[in-house]
Amino acid sequence: MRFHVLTLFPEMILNGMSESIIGRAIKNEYISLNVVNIRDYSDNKHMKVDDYPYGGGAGMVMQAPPVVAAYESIVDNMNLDVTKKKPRVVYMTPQGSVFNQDMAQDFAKEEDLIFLCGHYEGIDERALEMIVTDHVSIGDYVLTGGELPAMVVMDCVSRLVPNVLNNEESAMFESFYDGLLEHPQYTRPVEFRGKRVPDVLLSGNHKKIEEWRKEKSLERTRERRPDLLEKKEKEKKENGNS
Ligand code: 6GU
Repeated sequence: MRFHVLTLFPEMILNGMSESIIGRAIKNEYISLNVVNIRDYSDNKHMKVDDYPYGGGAGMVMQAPPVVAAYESIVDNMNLDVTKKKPRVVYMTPQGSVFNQDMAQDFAKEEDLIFLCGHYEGIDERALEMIVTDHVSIGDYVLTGGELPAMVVMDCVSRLVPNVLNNEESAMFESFYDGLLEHPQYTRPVEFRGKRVPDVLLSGNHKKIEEWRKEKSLERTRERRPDLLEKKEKEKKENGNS
């Protein structure tokens, strides 16, 4: 997987992607990260990339020319086979479709993904019309820019790329009960400030432990995310195996 990011804040992306599992995946070349500073493609001597909105109103709008020029620099460097389709360009915006695991799986099939991060009051619509293939939000709240959202999507897609997770990390995620929240976890010490680890986990009875974990998963999902249980029920009915 090759990620490309168009942004006015390249350090934010480089710093955010340099640690832990994602940092290791880049070092081991299971994914790559190409960050392009849109400001480098400004066409004026002050390196300005935004201007007042036509029609008036608050805030500034990112101009089309540097955004499209920065995008073209990426595509030119990709030496795309003429027979191949253009790369997906994902614009991170609160006006997009809300990101979920199914979208992550779809993105993970791509060889290249280009993320466009906006700031200010947005980007000139003409640039968006020319280059964007997907509009994606990470939830119903407003952030100051698209960099954190792009990192959320890249993190989620990266863990679906072969070899990014090691065996232990993969097993950890695969063992979750499908569509339910995970059961609680405990480690040493067996007693902390008067609170003990549940006896069943110390029993060595693997069947009992599995039953306990399944029960806790269901209980936790019912309490915190009843919508997930309803979704599962609905899917079951639709597949005719209720
Ligand atoms: Cl993708 N961008 C911004 N600025 N705010 C958001 C968002 C994106 N997703 C949720 N809030």
